[in-house]
Amino acid sequence: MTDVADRATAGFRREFGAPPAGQWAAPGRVNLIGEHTDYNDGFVLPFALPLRTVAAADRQEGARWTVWSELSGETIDFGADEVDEPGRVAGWGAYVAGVVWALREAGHDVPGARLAITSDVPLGAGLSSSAALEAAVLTALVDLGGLDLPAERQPRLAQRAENHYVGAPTGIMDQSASIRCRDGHALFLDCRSEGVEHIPFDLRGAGLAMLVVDSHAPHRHADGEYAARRKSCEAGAERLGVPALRDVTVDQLDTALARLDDPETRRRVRHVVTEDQRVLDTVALLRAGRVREIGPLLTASHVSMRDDFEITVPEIDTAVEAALAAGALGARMTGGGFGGCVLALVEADAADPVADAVTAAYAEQGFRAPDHLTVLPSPGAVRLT
Ligand code: GAF
Repeated sequence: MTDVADRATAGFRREFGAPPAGQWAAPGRVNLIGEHTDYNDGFVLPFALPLRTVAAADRQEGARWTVWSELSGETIDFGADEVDEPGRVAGWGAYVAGVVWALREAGHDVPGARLAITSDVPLGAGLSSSAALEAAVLTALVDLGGLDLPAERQPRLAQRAENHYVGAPTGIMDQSASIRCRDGHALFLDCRSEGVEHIPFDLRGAGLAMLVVDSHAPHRHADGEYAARRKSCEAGAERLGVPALRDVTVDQLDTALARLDDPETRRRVRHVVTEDQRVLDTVALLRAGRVREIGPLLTASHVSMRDDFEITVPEIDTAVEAALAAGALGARMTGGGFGGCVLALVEADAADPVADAVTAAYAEQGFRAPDHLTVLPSPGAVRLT
């Protein structure tokens, strides 16, 4: 298969009969640690994948957007009327229309455009294919229109597109990762201040590899369960009289938990508070160059997601257990949960045996065979040509 960027340009030429003015690429992500902490104003540590979505694009007259997607094979076309009424553009087009909507809402003079979109970020695998699409379109429109919107303000806008146009109540992590990550680094993001620190994450230098296992577990009720987790966290914060769970530290946790009557809320709060601390501990180890030692934190994060936040599924737990049994230094589910991918930190020469062990465990359980790849921290959104 040709490169994703070449396919975008070829698609643009075929659909629109001319070369594009440029190509913009935005990656999917994995989250190293810090799950469901973003909408609690807490900390996350994602890194960008080498898998990307590319928008080949050019301006067109008037307030019209014409978009071809390789994946669906369709071309959709919408104008300002459809954009201004969230819900009128549905399916994958909602992510594109949502970005146009959010830009217009923020007062930007969004140029009409033609876009051809290709991607090698798998859909529904929890690797942020939605954020990659939003970020590719957003960066293309910002550049084509010469809009005054620096990169640090772009994630909030893309998140608004997803929350208000698409209707998914997500936090700011995925859009931040796709837009702000740097090659060779993990992105330490404070989701309250939106301040970032790029943390060197040199897997190769440490003789390690990061295995990503796509569980292929169907996303069971993922949207409703995500929203329910978010509600529980907000209820917990309100009961504790803090603006967000970020404001509870691990030292205060026992006292805080004693004030909560509902056992489920207690579990949700415990996950978020301890997860924020695990992010801080992981960052401290990475800053000190002690990459190998982050393994137990990854595994502890998984246990907390499994037992306290209750967002894992049998395929995911099987992958984590099999990876650890085969010698992974740490393993955890990454992303929103109820399916998606597992990360396993492994010695560089152990990636294949660990992947084989997960595949064997799946066969034993009668699960569909997982996919796997090894990844290195890659660049965030960028104009290619
Ligand atoms: C999904 C959401 F989009 C993110 O905002 C984040 O909450 C994540 O789940 C869980 O950490 O990817």
